[in-house]
Amino acid sequence: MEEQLIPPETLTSFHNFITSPNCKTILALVGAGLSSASGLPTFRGSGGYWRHYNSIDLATPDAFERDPGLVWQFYSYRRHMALMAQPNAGHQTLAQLSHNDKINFLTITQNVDGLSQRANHDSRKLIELHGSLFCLKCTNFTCSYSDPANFKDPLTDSLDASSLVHDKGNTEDLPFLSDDKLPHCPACETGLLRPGVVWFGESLPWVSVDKTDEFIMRNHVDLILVVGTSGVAWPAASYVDIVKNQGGKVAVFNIERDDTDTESWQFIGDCSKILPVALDPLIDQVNVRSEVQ
Ligand code: BV8
Ligand code: ZN
Repeated sequence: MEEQLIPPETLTSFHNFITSPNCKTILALVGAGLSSASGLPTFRGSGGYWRHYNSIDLATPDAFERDPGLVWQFYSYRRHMALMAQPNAGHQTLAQLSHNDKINFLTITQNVDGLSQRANHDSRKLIELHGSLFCLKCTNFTCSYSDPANFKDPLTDSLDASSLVHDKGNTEDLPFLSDDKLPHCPACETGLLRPGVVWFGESLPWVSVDKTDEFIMRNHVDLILVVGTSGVAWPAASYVDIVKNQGGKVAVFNIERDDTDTESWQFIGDCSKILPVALDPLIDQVNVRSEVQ
């Protein structure tokens, strides 16, 4: 059934390439579209708004400076939604690819929802370029406290997002939350905690950029999978051109076609349905081996 989603000539030429000796190293650049089939809103279109706030405006240090209570209600809502969501077949396909040791593979995700991890993606081959909703950091400059994996929901009584889930369209102002209602650092006890995500205007964690650059420099990337991303955020979007300039090929998985792009394989449709079909020859290898073991 899913096969019909893809023009046969596109699928055949793609399968011929990924099963050829010319395709040893694959990089996957992932965006919000991968988690859309899991029920999580994207940043574009209606998904770009939370109540009457533009998500991008809330994802800045200034917004947190101005009203940490509002920003914490935004992130508590997204933590709650992500915890209620399930990884989809798109996440699972990339996770399976990460267990195929016949290819060099790395996923760099812009998503902070933790769904790739929950799909059992090999953590050594997954880089969260923009951090995670479930990492918490102290905002006190003299304190380096951070909790890499905090799934407590709600984080404080005032941040109980379950009441927010059902009134998405509600644009009424949210209650003002004073700092004492917000999560504080258990180490210095004075610092407010913040979500461990990269906000606009903040630089990406150099460890993540280094590991990504090292992967690209160490291996000639033969193919980049551009999955469910609009390419709006930089420097994440720059990796497509970096691979192209290395002579690597591009395969785009998106519900929207880019008519200006005549070079790439374009797989148009829900990537949670198309990724399993497009990458089947490389997934099969994993299953065969795991059955053998
Ligand atoms: C920095 C974490 C510098 C927080 C995020 C160069 C040019 C222009 C601008 C800049 C530039 N360099 C820097 C900038 C500024 C800025 C930027 O990129 N601005 C943009 C918006 C214009 N970049 C930064 O600020 C970066 N930092 O540059 O620091 C610096 C250097 C030194 C010292 C100090 C500073 C930091 C960027 C990271 C920001 N944090 N997220 C949070 O999530 O709350 S970005 C966030 O937005 C996401 O992580 C993601 O990266 C981006 C959203 O993009 P997508 O994931 O692609 O989602 P989108 O909704 O846009 O698209 C979804 C796509 O999926 C669509 O194409 C849709 O068609 C498709 N789709 C939908 N459903 C499906 C589907 N496809 C397939 N199947 C489906 N079912
Ligand atoms: Zn602290």
